[in-house]
Amino acid sequence: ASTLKDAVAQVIPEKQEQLKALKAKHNNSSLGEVKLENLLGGMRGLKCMLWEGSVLDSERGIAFHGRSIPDCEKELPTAKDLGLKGKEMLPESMLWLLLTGKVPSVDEVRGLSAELAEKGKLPNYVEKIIDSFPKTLHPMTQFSAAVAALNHDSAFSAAYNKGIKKSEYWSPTYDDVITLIAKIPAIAARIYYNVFGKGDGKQAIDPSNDLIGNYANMIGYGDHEGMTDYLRLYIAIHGDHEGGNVSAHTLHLVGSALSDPFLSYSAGLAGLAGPLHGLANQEVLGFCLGLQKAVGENASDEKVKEHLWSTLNSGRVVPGYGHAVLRSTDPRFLALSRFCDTRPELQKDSLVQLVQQLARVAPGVLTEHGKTKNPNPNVDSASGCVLYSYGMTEFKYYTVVFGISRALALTQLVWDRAYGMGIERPKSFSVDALQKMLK
Ligand code: NMX
Ligand code: MLT
Repeated sequence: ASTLKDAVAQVIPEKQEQLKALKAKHNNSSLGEVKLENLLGGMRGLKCMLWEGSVLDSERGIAFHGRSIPDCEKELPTAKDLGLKGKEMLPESMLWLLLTGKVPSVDEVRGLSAELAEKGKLPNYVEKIIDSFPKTLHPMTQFSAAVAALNHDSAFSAAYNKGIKKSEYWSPTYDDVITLIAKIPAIAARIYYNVFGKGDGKQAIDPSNDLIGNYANMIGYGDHEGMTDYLRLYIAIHGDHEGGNVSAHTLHLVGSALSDPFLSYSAGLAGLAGPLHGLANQEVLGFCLGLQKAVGENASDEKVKEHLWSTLNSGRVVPGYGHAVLRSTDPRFLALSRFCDTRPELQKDSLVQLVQQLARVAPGVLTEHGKTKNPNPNVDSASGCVLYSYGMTEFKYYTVVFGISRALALTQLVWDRAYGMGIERPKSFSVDALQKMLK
């Protein structure tokens, strides 16, 4: 077994050569034209980002180095493989796959979990910063601010200030990414404790436990096998969703200025905190509870449809439905649904049943409404409801859980540095300038 850093160092030269050859041959080749509709429509469809870990197909959904979620569920080392309670794949396994394109061995994942546990404690000054936040400050704001403060000890910034060579940038970037991923559970758990009084507020990190096993312990779910395993699955599959989504794109953009991984990820979290992006999982919960309040539990399909129409007619979106790229049901939604199907306690939960009922009923209503290009459920339509059913009822916290996962997208920052990618700086135009260009 090797360490993850060794494995990354091994694949970098080969990939650098591949990119060099591509550049030499095709630097002037076109990847498509830019239309006004791309410029005005949130750059939808523009092929203008390099992203190693995953590709999103509009029909098949996400693939991580060519592997679908079911492939990953079969191939990636699980909690059980490490001798832990639970059977879901571990986010550490996904981290390894994203960075190297290879499936790790059980021992390699065990070593990575141990390394993360060893680096998991927070410096005292960060604890103090978190403890000084008012309880009323949204947990995502706290999260973003706390991770930014970790840049106090950034290995990349220190190396850069000492004049490290460009070809070596990837190495301290990698170190920061691992440090950051290791410390995220303690940050998220401390916010949970301070705002909601749950968990014990301590950072008792067990070196023989996995990253999420330790996180579950810190937030008071250490003995809840269902919740711990759900969090592993959730965090493994929400991590990377190619480059163009708001949070991943933001962290890549900020990182292109050679800001360190802590600042880059902090900025990505600020984007994740928007209701059209990660905050949708909080919104879905509010929507489902509102629906239950309005029409009662176990309401008929007709009643649910009426509620959906009243939401749409009042000009609001149905949270958890639609997607900027996907044109079919999100395979992450399907993976979380499969998880629910294997758990009798979730099958009889009225909220989980409502999520399933909405997935049957809402696509028809949204299709008839005729606006969204994708009337099917995205991952957010299910993710928060399972947390709620397992007793995590503080839905203002849900996007933090998504945020823990999105740290896996930081793997691209290592590749950005290994490839020597330049500062991002697209060209912009005023309406007058466009008018002149297009007349
Ligand atoms: N409910 C009602 N209307 C919708 C919905 C929806 N769920 N989804 C899209 N539309 C509307 C959209 O507002 C737009 O209307 P208008 O022309 O008046 O501006 C129209 O349909 C066309 O939008 P699309 O091209 O289908 O979607 P777009 O790429 O612009 O946006 C989302 C994608 C995800 C922002 C959008 O589908 C949405 O707002 N969904 C609800 C919020 C949500 O679930 N977000 C989570 C996304 C996933 N994530 O994990 O981050
Ligand atoms: C994500 O996981 O980032 C969302 O599905 C949004 C996206 O991919 O645009």
